[in-house]
Amino acid sequence: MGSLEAKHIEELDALVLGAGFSGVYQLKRLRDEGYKVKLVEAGSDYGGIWYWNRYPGARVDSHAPHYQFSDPELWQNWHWKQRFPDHKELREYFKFVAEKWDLRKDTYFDTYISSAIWDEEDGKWVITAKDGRVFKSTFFLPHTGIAASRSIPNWKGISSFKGLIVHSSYWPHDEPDLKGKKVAVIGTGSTGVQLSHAVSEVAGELVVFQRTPAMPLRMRQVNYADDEEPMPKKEMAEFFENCHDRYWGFDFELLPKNTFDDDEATRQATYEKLWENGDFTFWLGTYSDMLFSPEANHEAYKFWREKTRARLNDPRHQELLAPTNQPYPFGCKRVPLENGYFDMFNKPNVDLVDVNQTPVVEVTEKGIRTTEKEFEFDIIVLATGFDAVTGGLTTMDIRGIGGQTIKDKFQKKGPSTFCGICVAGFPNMFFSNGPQAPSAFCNGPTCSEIQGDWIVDVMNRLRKAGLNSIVADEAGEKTWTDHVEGVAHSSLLPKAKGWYMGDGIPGKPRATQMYLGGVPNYKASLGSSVSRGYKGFHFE
Ligand code: N01
Repeated sequence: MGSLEAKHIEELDALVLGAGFSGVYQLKRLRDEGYKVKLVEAGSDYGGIWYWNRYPGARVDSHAPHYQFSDPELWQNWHWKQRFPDHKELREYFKFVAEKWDLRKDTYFDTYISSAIWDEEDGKWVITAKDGRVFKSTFFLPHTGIAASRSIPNWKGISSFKGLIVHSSYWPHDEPDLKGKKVAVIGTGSTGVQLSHAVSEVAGELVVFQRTPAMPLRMRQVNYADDEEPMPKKEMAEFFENCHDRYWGFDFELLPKNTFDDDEATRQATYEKLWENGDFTFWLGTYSDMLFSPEANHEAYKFWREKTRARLNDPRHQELLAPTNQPYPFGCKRVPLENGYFDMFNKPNVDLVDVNQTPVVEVTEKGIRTTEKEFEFDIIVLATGFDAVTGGLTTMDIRGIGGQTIKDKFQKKGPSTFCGICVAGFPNMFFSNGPQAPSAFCNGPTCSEIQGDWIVDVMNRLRKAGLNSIVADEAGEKTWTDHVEGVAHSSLLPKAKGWYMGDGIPGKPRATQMYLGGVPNYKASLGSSVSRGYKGFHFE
């Protein structure tokens, strides 16, 4: 540590990394408990993914009033304008939270943390920013979320394109004018679906490059007048309690029955009702066996396929976007919401390229060459996703006991954690909305609160007991990893290729990235380690 002594080192109790829902909540909670804590963020303002995600059409798929903190001081004074708030409204919400919770004085923006090294002698983390600033902190809380590291295709010629080429999450703050332009959108995940529809409204020509069809549900958007609310304020306290106790972190539950418990007419009527909700309930509030039984899943797919095909005029589009043969289990890739995505393919200026039939050969100065022809574009948008869930941790140089790195550890067989909140060999490091936790299987703010509260509780107990450090043991980590894999493999999840299973990133091992066992079971697991005297942890 000799070379560090010459530099100014900021001493902290806790450094929280990432100013999305988890980081913001963690800062507020720790500061209220009297800790010396700073929130550090690479972007220039609050919002996490909502700071970066400003592409046309970007909006959250969790319907209001779900996507917010449960603190009454906030929700009593906040008014949502849209049932599915767009990225601008979400950034307004973060600004409002920052002001109410007085967060700015303890936040460093434009600060990219490149390494965090556990100093075994000192029992502290030495955390270094790209600009050379150094922090020494008892706790390191990297709340980097699921989408901190972008995935860019390794295409020949990608740097030769003379127009604008941009990843969806680096959308220029100075918005490019799309009017009349020729635009390519690569990828049809939640981002590609939202983005391409919004682009199709203004661009001269749009070509969507699809590798795997998404299975989006209809979004029923509502714009609220000043005197309208998604839910009466007097019901909100109970609403948030429910969210913390339900499977997916929303206030609705799966139906308490299986698909074929109902006769055909009742089942179709149930699907229709869920469909009409225009939100996630056709996916997360449906029959309990939908993600577990192939027959039940196919029944849901058939309903979705017929609804979708009815909106497409061209039989080629019908077959590519909603194939006769189900391509993967419904709901085992993230289900997007849309409000015009399929209709846009009926417009003459929108084209669909199936990269399985005609793969991309190279990017040229003018556009994209497939095995069929060269397409010319002004703008190429890469909606190609992320090194999801683990990327935020593995792209940093994080070193624990004995110099082992998170990257090496996760590179072997995929993520291994204790309860999706910490890693054996990495003392005093906790994360939220990361690997092997419910994360994207939970509404973001809900799990930020559940995990954030648990972390504060651990820190308080250490402080009270006069202890310096806590670290998970390998046995507890293995038990949790086996459990996460066991739950996922009892479902249809592994049968789909996608980021839920770590697919699509060269060299990344295929493994279950998040805990599918539901919020109540997750909370019980966190709680039981505490009630059993922190079984699975060592203290110093
Ligand atoms: O990323 P994705 P995303 N050639 O990985 C395709 C959250 N989110 O940014 O499926 C051609 O899901 C890839 O194809 P395939 C949400 O949790 C939330 O859309 O791998 N195509 C896929 O179609 C979401 O799940 C909101 O075959 C290539 C797409 O690119 C997560 O963020 C809104 C390719 C990537 O889809 C990530 O979503 C938006 C290639 N070389 C996002 N490489 C909310 O509303 C990749 N693809 C909350």
